[in-house]
Amino acid sequence: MKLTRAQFKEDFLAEIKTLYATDLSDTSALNQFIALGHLVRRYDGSNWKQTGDRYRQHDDKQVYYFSIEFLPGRLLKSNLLNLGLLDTVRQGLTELGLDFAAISAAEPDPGLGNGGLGRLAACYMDSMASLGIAGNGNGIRYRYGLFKQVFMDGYQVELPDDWLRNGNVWEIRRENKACLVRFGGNVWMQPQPDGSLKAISENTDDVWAVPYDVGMVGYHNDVTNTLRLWSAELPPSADNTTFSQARRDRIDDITKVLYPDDSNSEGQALRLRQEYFFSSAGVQSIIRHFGLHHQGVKELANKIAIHINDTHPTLVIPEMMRLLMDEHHCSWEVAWALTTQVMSYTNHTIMQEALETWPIEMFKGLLPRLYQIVAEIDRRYRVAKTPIFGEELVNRTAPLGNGQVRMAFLAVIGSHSVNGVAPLHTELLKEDVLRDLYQVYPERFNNKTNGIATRRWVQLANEPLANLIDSKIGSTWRQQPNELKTLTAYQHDAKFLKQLMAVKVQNKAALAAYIKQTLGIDIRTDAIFDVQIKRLHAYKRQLLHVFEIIREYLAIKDQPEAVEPARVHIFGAKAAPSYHYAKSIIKLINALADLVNHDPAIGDRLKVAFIPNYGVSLGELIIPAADVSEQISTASKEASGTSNMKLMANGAVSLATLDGANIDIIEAAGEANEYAFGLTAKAVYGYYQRGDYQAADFYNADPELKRILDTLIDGTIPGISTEGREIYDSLLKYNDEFFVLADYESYVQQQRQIAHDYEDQTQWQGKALANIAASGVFSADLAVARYSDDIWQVPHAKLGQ
Ligand code: 26Q
Repeated sequence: MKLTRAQFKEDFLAEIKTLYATDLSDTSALNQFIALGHLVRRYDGSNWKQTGDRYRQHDDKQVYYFSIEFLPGRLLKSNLLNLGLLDTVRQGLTELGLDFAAISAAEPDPGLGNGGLGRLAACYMDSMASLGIAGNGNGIRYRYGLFKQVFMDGYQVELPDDWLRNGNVWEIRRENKACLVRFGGNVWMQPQPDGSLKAISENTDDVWAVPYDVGMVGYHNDVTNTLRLWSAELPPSADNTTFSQARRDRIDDITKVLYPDDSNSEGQALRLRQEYFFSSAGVQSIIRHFGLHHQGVKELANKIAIHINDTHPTLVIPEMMRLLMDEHHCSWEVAWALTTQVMSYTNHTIMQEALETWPIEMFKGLLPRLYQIVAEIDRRYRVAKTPIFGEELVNRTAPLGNGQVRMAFLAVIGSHSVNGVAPLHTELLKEDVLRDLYQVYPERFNNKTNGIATRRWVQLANEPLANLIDSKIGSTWRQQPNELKTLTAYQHDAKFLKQLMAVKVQNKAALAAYIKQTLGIDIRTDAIFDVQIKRLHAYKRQLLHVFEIIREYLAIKDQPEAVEPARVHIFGAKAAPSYHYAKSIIKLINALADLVNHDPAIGDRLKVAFIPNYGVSLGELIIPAADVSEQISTASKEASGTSNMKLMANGAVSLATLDGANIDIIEAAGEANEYAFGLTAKAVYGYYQRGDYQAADFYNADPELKRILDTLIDGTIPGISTEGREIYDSLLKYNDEFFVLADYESYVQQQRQIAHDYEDQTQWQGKALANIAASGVFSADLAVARYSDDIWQVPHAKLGQ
């Protein structure tokens, strides 16, 4: 939009006056942020309204992206960027004597997700708006986001994330769009005059679902879509006599906290209530909206697509069946045909223990009508498929089995499309996790490799790099990510590579300042910044990275005169509060950091910085400063990974196993520009099949490795007597579930190669450039375009090849 600086300043001062009844000099950065937020909302208001009006007038097909997590990050800067106002506002504020960086830092970062899955949903919301797709998000407005992580004595301590304390400028509470979600009670079938039966629910526990809408602003296209987050409240009819305090608390609890667990499905009734709550409210609001503009439900499948992000929203399937049959008088057959045409499902994990199931007894008690419908889906599935596939396969794949409701199976059976998030992952789904269902529905399976919001992760997070790219290839890459490819022309341009290095050093200095301020550690900006940022998980193998640090530490101690480039190992990782082993690894890293950082013999040659409370905002600071991107999961375990893509786009080289999208990154940037190592997925499966992995063999065969492992238990690292023993035992006594020892040698070899290659900065920056140039392939714009073409069947803005 068009806005002069003078106009902006006038508007801003007026806003401050209206909101705070005081002078600018008397306001805090938070006050200023809130005023600015209101202003941005006002500037965007007509776009938001007109986008909705336009979709209605054109009767555009709507996509609804259901996700139990969204990690949008701070919105001020990205909204300003997308509205084309960033420079005007920044300069205007500077002229008013204000600090734009401090104002944007005052915005709370909504932690409504755990990690990759939630951030992916947010990247896709950005791309849907930017491609002009009629895309809507549907999720939960958690009162408390993912815990805030602090370290005490090296241990993780979790504090509540009270992100709504000062309100949320971006949301609109839409009480007029609220609906009832019903739990429990009993169902009976009432005979109808026409001889049919109608399901009547009685004595239900009713919850009022109130939507809060947040605008998702598209990039330079006047489109603003909606992310709708639901909050659980008392029904307006409730009074003190009918609603006991216990019942009130039960309602409050539904949207109170995000489950801080991305490791395995927790058998918690509250989690099931959360899942049904936002699934039901979302589908009700879709059908209501649809009904306003259409006659007859037959059009439904042409007008809406519902996407199920992992299994958490799978209950949209039986919920849509319920609404179509019980409220809109559809037959089972019509309702089922519509439902399966509307639904599509993305799987994000191949870890068996992370596949959600619910005990039938719990499910039935909490959702009696939905249970009837799931049981009928199950019955019909068995009837239809047993003659073709036999009883055994059908028993293994039916929605109900072993006393459980199997959510992934229900999702596959009730959708027309099932996708994995990287080619290897999709292959493994077909061959392993969902093999039997792949036999039944081969045509449903497809791959959609993940993508990232390049505008947020490069343009906003790394402005020096974005400007440098612009100076060479112009700025159209911001909308046409494939144009980044043309940067390869500069692969041998020494002057450009020097500029690239200067950008990196500048970003490293910013991160170094933060590390100094928060951890008190001095780090050198000419050191290799070796970065691992992701949830703490055994399969992600932060432990392998730790072994490299111990190796480097011992090498300096052994040979103080040897010359190697300085290194800084940077970690960011939260552990699920109940994940004991992951927390032990955190303690180990912090204890090692203590040892290394304070050893005078080490000096500034080796540092370890475990930055607490990793999240979207810290990612924006860390990623632009990285030289090396650690992507070292056990092959076959990481579905895709997305930090690998963000780091690549910022010019880090990948030190990576052949897992998830690492494989595609290596292919895109060229093997010569990455550091691949380790067992292949096939080799890992080979070990499983033969059952002949012997971790102790690696320990016994390699004296260097043995020495490193022994430091866990011999007092070399102070303060970890319990954790050190536990980790040591996990490797030797319990045979190293994630093949850390098997991959040690090839990992270290690549680490040595990195140390060697880093010395030649021109060559090194050439590799960095190759990564940046190849990263366009992993833009979320392209990923979302593929979903739109192949799954949702909706039009989108054109993207060049
Ligand atoms: C389930 C039940 C109870 C409580 C919590 C959960 C739960 C919550 C979050 C289970 C899983 C998750 C999140 C999973 C996740 O983030 N997966 C990641 O998804 C990314 C986007 O596709 C991939 O890049 C990563 O490889 C994958 O690990």
